[in-house]
Amino acid sequence: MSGIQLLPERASEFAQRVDVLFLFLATVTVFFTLLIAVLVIFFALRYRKGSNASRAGAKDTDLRLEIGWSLIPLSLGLFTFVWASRLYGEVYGPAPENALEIFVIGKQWMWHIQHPSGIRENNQLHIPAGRPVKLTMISQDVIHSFYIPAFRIKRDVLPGKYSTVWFTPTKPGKYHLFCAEYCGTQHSRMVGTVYVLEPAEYERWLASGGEMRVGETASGTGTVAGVATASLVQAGEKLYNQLRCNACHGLKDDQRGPTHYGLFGKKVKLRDGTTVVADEAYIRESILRPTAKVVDGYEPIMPSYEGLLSEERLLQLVAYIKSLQKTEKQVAEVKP
Ligand code: HEC
Ligand SMILES: [Cu+2]
Repeated sequence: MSGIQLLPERASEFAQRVDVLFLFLATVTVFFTLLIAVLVIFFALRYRKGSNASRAGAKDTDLRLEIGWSLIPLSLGLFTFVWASRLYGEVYGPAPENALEIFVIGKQWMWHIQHPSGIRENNQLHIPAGRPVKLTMISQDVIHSFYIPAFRIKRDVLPGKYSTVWFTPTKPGKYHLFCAEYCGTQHSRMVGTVYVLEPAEYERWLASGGEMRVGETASGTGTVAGVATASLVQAGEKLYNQLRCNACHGLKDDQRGPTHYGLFGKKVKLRDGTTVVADEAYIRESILRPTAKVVDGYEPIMPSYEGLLSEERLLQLVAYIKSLQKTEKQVAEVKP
């Protein structure tokens, strides 16, 4: 019976650490379950009605015992809490700066992936080994959950709200991707494959525009097309101009609208006196519901794009606005 696998493969930096925590919890649970069960059975047999075991010297209280059974579980509980919440905070907290950013859209019933290079994939995810990967995810309909057992990560993918998760794949190979939240009749078929490639092979895959079959070398396929699709940022720029966002948003703040240069990550002052950090969620909300958070000093004249843009297009716009860094040249250009 060598086919039974107790735990999924470990293929990310988190996997080992999650497993150690899990095994610790399992060990503690089994230990106390057995200890209590054995004592219950032992005492029930020994002091059962009619047994002639001596009951002399029975005590009502024993301070040492009471302190012991309070403090030991308390410290075990707190120890586990600190350990687990630190690990949790790392997995679901901010990704490292150098992380490769990939976007995921969940829809009934498939996973749609967008790479910054413009490559798109359905129910497949190609990533390089040894580099942190950050996923920014959103659902187009109901709640889904993005689950890669071999990486020990699972994160709900919600409609209307970006959620993120990051991990560092360590081992090249092929891994399962599941939807782990019941999302309708075809939920069980909302599955995919994660391909973790050696960095050099990943570069070849990128260069092939995602056409390369994993396992083939670039030269072996014979038909390596260039990257045909525009990058996410380029697609966003095109859309931005098509939708005439640039009619109101220019190189600098003016009366028509605030500039988007240098917006990402900035603290934005709002009309109601509060401030908000311009992250992906804020930009998305500003496009769909401009009146929800109105920038200080402006009238809420921006039209709402609610219902007009797919999540895919919103991601492109967000990626484009994110890419608008304030360079010295632009700052110099806008000087009057
Ligand atoms: C009619 C002019 C107009 C158009 C067209 C317009 N906007 Fe705006 N936009 C504004 C104004 C004015 C504000 C500031 C007031 C507010 O927050 O509603 C704003 C705010 C924003 C913000 C928040 C900016 C900040 O500095 O915090 C974002 C993001 C944004 N717009 C994106 C877009 C995108 C993307 C488009 C095109 C799809 C677009 N806008 C089209 C006028 C416009
Ligand atoms: Cu699903």
